[in-house]
Amino acid sequence: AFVQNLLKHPTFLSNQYTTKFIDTTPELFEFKVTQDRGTKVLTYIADITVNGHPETKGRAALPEGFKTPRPPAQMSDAIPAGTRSLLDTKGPKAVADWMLAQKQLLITDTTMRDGHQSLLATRMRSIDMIRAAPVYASNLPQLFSLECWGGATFDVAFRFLQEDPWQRLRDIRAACPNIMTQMLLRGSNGVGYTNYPDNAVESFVKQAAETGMDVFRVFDSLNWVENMRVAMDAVVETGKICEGTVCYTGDILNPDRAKYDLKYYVGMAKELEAAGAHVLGLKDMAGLLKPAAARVLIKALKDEIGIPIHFHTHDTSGIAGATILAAAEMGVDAADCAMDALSGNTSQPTMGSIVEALAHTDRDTGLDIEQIRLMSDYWEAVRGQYIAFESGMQAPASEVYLHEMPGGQFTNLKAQARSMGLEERWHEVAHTYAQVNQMFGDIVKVTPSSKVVGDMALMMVSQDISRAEVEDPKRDISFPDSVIDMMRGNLGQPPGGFPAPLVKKILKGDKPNLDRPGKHLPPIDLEATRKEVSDKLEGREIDDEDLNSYIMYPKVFTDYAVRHEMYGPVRTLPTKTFFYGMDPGEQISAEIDPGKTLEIRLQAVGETHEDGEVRVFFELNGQPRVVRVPDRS
Ligand code: BTN
Ligand code: 3PY
Ligand code: ZN
Repeated sequence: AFVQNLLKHPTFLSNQYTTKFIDTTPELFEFKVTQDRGTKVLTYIADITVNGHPETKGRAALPEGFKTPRPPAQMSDAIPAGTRSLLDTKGPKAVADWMLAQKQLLITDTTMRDGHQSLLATRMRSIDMIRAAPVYASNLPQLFSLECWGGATFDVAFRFLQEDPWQRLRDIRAACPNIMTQMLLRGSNGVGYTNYPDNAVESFVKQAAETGMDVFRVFDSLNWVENMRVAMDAVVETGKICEGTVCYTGDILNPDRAKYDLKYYVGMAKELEAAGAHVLGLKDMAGLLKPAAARVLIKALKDEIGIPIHFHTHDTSGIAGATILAAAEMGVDAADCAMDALSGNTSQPTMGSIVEALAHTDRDTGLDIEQIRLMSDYWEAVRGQYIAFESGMQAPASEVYLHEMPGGQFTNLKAQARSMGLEERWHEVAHTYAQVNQMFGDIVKVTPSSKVVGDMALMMVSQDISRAEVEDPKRDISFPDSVIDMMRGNLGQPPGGFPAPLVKKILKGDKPNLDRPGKHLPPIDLEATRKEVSDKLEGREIDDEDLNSYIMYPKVFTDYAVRHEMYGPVRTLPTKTFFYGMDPGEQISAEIDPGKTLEIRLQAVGETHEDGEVRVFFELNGQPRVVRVPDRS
């Protein structure tokens, strides 16, 4: 490292050095004895090959001879103008006006965010997305946006995929410069599960815009507009698109669910328009909006507000495609679909089918169905790599109208129930979830409020406690922490507040905070925090992206950073290698920097030595390398 520093030094390079140069140039000694990145990556592969990946061990494996998925060919090298070009040149208001002026139904592709979040536990790796991105740019430039960031993707990237979500965004942006990127932002909860101080939310939004985000879908998990303003203002400030979002729950056509009626939704939409939203998001996270209700709702919104409407739903019940078509008939401006291979069930409706259904009508999407099919073939192969994360959901189910679980939560909660030994009692969990919702006063259920309802439901089923017992003031109940936290007001207030007797019981007489939570959270000292993270990571330089990651997820981020020191840029490995390691004789490449590729061949895996270590024999760019890893298998 010393020699490398020396050889790179400008004074050395310019030949203007004397023999004193080394003594007078302390920065030559600024290096740590660390392994090179090639060795780090080999260490990771060796470890997975010997010990397996904790997340795929014991789960379905890839079929013999599985080949790395290849995206379809680009139709041309030229990059046609798309929505991004319009946003860059004319700004967010011009994009909104353009949306209103369009006849076609505009389509957002959610494959890279909600699609895999809802079907594959958010486990899709960046490399599979980045390969597709340039093909989107050339072959599908009519798309309104690519939803590729936010929601659960942020923490899952760090936690389980050993990669930096900011880099994902930057890479997708670079590879697909003409279509707008889109993210899901949980208002004051950022991309986390709790309310953050106002300046943390502002800082996060600013950084996301800088790194490459164009459309911010901002929602609040209790539909409290008051709690969305900080995030919405921050988005408007960046010059990007603020999609102020109404979350849909209940059923506007059902008189028994009068709390969330047409008037409620139109009122909230007007509030969001007045709060500065460029676009209205209509987020049906559980897929509860039925076709007939969509006709009524979209018509009313179109009559009452002046900004374009962007509809998002889930196909859990199997009829969400019909709802999109009904919404399209009533003039909704944009809708979310997932590429066929990652659509349906708890994911979004099927893009190719919506495109076909609208072909030769007034709302023809203008998308090239052949290119959608080709792209979907790629996603089908990509999905095959994540077989270990498939939920096993076999068919759509109308039960969603009973429990109202968001698509992203449904399979998760089911897995959680299974791990608690409640697999046989799943339908009871679903019923209890619905009862908890009523007990909490009929609230919007979406991250993080949906998690609170889920925690309570699992607790009640596992301990055989009924709603009546929970509500009985004389019966002592040990409530989950998340429930106590929500009743304290730490996620904000639902319309009409939480039921007073229940709050009283849960808080044991403490007064809840009825203000916006951010009002009482002291601002974060950004520079002091930067220093704090740097100190935790042995003086590592912390850039603004790192800082914002740490603010959202302190421990998740530092754990990631420590592992990164050890394993290096494993995000560049093929997905099969990342989850299953390599077979003897197999060869792969990993581009760790633009133009710098590691050619890796696994030669052999040795016997386990008495010291408990295994020697794994590689060739790295033609040179033999031996890596030792502990045998934990
Ligand atoms: C159909 O044939 O697809 C149904 C008619 C839908 C007409 C809608 S209304 C909003 C949008 N703007 C138009 O000029 N036409 C569509
Ligand atoms: C999320 O917040 O991650 C969601 O997908 C909510 O629907
Ligand atoms: Zn969704």
